[in-house]
Amino acid sequence: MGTALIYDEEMTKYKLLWVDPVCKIEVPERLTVSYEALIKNGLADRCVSVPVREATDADILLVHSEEYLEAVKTTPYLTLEDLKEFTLQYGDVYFHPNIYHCAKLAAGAALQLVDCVMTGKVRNGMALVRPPGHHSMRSAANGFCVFNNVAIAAQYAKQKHGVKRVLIVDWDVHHGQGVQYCFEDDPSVLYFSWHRYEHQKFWPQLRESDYDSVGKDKGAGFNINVPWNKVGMKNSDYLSVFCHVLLPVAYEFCPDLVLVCAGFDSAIGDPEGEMCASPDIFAHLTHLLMNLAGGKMCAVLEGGYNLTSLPQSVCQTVQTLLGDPAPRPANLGGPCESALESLHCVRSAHRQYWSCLKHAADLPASDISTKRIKLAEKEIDNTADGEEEKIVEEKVWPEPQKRVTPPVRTAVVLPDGVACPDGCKRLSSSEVSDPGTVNRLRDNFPKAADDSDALATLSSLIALVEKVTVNEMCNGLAVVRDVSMAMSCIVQHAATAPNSRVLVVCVGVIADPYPCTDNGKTLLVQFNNKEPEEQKSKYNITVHLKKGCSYVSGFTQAVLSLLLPLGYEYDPSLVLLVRMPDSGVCDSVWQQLTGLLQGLAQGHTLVLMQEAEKACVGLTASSLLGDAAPSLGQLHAPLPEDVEALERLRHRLQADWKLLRTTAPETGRGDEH
Ligand code: Q9C
Ligand code: ZN
Repeated sequence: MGTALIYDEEMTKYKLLWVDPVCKIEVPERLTVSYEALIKNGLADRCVSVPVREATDADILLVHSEEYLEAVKTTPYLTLEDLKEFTLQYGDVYFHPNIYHCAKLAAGAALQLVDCVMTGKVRNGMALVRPPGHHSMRSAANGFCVFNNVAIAAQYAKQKHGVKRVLIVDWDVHHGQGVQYCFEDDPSVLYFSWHRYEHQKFWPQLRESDYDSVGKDKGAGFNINVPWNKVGMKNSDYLSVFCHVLLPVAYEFCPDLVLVCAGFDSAIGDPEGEMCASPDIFAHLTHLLMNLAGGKMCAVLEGGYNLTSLPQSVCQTVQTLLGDPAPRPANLGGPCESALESLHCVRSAHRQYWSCLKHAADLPASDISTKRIKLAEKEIDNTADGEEEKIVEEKVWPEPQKRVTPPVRTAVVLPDGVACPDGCKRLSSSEVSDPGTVNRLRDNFPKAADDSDALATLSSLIALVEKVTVNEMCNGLAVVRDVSMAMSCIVQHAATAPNSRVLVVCVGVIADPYPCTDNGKTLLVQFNNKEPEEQKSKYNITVHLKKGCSYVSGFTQAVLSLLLPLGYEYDPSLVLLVRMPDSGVCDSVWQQLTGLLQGLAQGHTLVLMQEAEKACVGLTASSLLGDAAPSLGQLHAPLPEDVEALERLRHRLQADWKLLRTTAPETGRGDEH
């Protein structure tokens, strides 16, 4: 199942015809440089090219008023003077004789994308469009936007394809107020937006862009705003909002379709956003959403004004949609204090609506919204918003490293009699028996010393790890008789290799004593339902969950808000995912876990499971090959005792692992910067 790419040169054929410092950044080159970068990196060729179409009046009227549509229809015939005049009715936007045509193509492109994803012609896709859409409202153009492409696409998906729940993720650096207004009271569309806000000083300076606009009436809880109150937000800030707000809520919501308002003005170098996230963060944001809705995801371009950063970010997004492993995320310290304040406020504003946030902390005693109120009293000043031209210092950042996909994606080590799943490469033990390795294994694993089968398996495992390490293959799956021994073997081997860091994720109880290391070469996270013992160390973490009907939601919550942030901060070179015979996870949860973990370690994942569980070889292989996991269904509330245990654990660990934090420290909240 492929990835659609929609682009048409026609959408480069309008531009600003007069002097306007606010609008001069929205140029046709935004599209041409993005498309050319996709070609240059060999990505356009790998996509299914889908033609644009014009959105019809009926499509546009799904979101806009008849009066507004009729008004826009006159613009191709206006003189320059009349176009300027027409433009003046709206904020931060310009018109051109050809923009109505392009706006119909931009909306139509989003609809074409929805059609080919919903009919299964492709798995996912991206539309490169101009004009953007998320600021335009029912009866108004705004912020370079004429028609609200993504809002129209969401309504269309519901109407034409019977989609019940749509998730809209708006990672553009501006608030898509047009999308918010459109779905404010609609519980079938969950709208998430993060945006530069600076306590309402940043455009569009709306009170309703703050975290406490949660939706109205039946739609209460289905509008999530994360205001950024400082510029310079980094990869950690973005990832922590995904792990602690968006993903838990999105999994609970269980969308049938994910639409992304894919603006890249939230990346480093952008003159509008002034943020510091690197272009490769979009590989991770994309990856983290790709297992929702059975993989049905449509990204539609919004903003992005730095002509170096924009194409890099577009390539990262498309390459991830194509299924290539994400690069290792760089410099993940922890979220900054201002981001933690925002996180804290959003989580507490939404805790009454989402069971995954029920335990979120109370609002800080001195609510950050007081700052906004103070500002409002002083009257919001526009100086931050640059009427005159503001000189922003040029940022430099390294070009994202080329993402090379190994010739073999998934290798398997399987006992005789277990068939090799389609698309995988079977490693036979004959091609890997290096006598040195075998002798070392014989010394280290007396249990296996007289068992030539066991020794052969262990040495194939070592060979597999080595091939993955040198990126000769991406990931692997091994079915073994003794999982604990295999795990120890790999951990011991990894501990000897320089620069290797292994994240060991173990589902179920570890039978044998585990070769503990506190030196950071391995981080063990195990999930089981044994009585909790005291926590061993920063690098040996046990998550206890009770079995029962809430297990799926408890487990999911633990994966999203504990395992993922730990994994991202640890930044392993290899993920070892171990399925113990008593793991107790159902297939879809297992596939979600396998899928999500591939965002780490450049996708270098090794899965171990026991012979008795060979029934799930096929679905594990499918996840390792990059197929989207099936969705989990709408989640129940997790067991309160599980949530509390999880919270206690997160609390205790957050001194060592900064990405686990969800609140700002009580003192020194950095008001005075
Ligand atoms: N410096 C999109 O990114 N001007 N639109 C703001 C503040 C409007 C952005 C002025 C920016 C509109 C799709
Ligand atoms: Zn934007």
